[in-house]
Amino acid sequence: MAKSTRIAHPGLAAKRTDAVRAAEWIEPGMAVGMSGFTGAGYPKAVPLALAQRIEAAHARGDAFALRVLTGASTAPELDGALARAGGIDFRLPYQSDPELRARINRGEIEYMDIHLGHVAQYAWFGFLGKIDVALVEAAGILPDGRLIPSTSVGNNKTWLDLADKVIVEVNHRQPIGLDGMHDIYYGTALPPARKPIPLLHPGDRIGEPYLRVDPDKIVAVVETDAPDRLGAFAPPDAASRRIAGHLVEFFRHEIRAGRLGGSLLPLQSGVGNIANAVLAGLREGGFTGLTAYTEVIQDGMLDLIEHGVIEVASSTALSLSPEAVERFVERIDLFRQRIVLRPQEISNHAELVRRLGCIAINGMVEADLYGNVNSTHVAGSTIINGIGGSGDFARNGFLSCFVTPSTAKGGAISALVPMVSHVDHNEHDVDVVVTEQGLADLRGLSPKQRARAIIARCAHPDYRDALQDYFDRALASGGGRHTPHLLAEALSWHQRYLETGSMRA
Ligand code: 0RQ
Repeated sequence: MAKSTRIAHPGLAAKRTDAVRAAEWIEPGMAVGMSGFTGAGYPKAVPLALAQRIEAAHARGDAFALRVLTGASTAPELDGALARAGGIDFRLPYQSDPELRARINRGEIEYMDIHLGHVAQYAWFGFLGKIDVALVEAAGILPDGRLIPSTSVGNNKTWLDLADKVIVEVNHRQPIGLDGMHDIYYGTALPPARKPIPLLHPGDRIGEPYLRVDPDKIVAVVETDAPDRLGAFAPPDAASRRIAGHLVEFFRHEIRAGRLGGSLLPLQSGVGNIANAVLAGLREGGFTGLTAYTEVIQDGMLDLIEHGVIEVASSTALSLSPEAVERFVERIDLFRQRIVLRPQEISNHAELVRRLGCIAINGMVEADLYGNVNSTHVAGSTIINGIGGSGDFARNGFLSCFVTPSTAKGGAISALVPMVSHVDHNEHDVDVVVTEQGLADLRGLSPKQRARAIIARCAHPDYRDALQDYFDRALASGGGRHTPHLLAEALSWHQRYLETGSMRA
């Protein structure tokens, strides 16, 4: 296919230019809304040219930094390059780039961690200020100027609607078979004009396949030919297989108890190696007729879709290893029947997650005795990635499960602690905690009952006695108060880790 056939709007074909020229539209201090969600569908060329433009400005002694807003995490070509150039002074939402993370944790970049389902409405409410430029990857441009979305939708609809100017990267590497996989809903409004969102099943299509954009706002179109840059997932290890096994057993138990049907309820699965492995475990669990209402489709879920275990999956992004991308492209006609990609304000919408009754399965950093969960920080202060969409699903779903190995850093850290060093999901939003040791079902339990379940079922044997000792002393000291704590000691495990590199006493 000749490159230009993907740009069917004559006026926009005339706006084709190179990445360096396109980057010149972006000025110091601007807010740029970019595409990209979990390493998929991010612009590949203009951010690199922009990083060079920023470095040149800095070399001349001129200040040049941007507010960078995305869907979620991107890739080294975007977050990495702009962070390294010192070109980001504010970033939201979810990120996972090592260079960006390091600069956030050195205090060089202000980072706002926000529920992924809230970003669009935050922008529409005006809480993020003016959006100057939208920089969005597309798989193609239609004769009327609408965009065929790429491998993620993220916040693109919002950036395209709100920005003064738009730069489109048309990526020839993205399969044109993506055309028809997306469902862009244009019925959202601001309070008090909001109406119910008419989605009753994960596979429902309630919008249109394309992103609308005013062609007059498009100032540059850049053609690229590059893959989404995603690494391979770690093969499931013994711990993650055991975590998956506990969850499968729990789901069977819930079916027997009549609380779940044989095809469960729509699954949401978070990012990371453990979440990926849990999905592989579900395949072995023998379930059929499943659905997913989630925000990211990783390899594990693609397998379930390909083998018909999951009949239909709704998401806002694909996040696939290079090997899985090949399978996806080969069988794209099948996947287009079974996958719907939506804006993240819809994939993560509280109303829909609650109505559908999602089963949320997310990774975590640590949980405390009472079921508060930290998904984001090491020792209270150092951010890893961000809350992502975990809160959208944990807070609103039918069942909120958090999974982690019981220890981290070769056993130096216990993932179960007296008090979490940072709270992302509070005790009221956490139903089930799972480690390779076992599963604690916290539903219907008081704080003290939860503590006993977590210590007995989830803690690693190396830390179980110390947790029990803490709980017993906290209980005794307060005469049985509702949520027993020894406040001066509650965070000492984290302090010990900071001072000695280990939580062990
Ligand atoms: O770091 O590789 O440097 O050793 O955290 O840990 O065990 O590989 O687990 O890949 O599943 O990620 C919570 C980070 C888990 C992820 C988190 C360190 C550990 C390692 C990764 P190293 P694992 P995973 C929807 C849902 C928030 C967002 C979310 C996450 C690294 O699941 O970002 O859920 N979740 N979104 O060593 C110190 C502990 C630790 C620890 C793990 N207790 N203390 N370090 N680590 N536990 C998707 C989106 O929102 C887009």
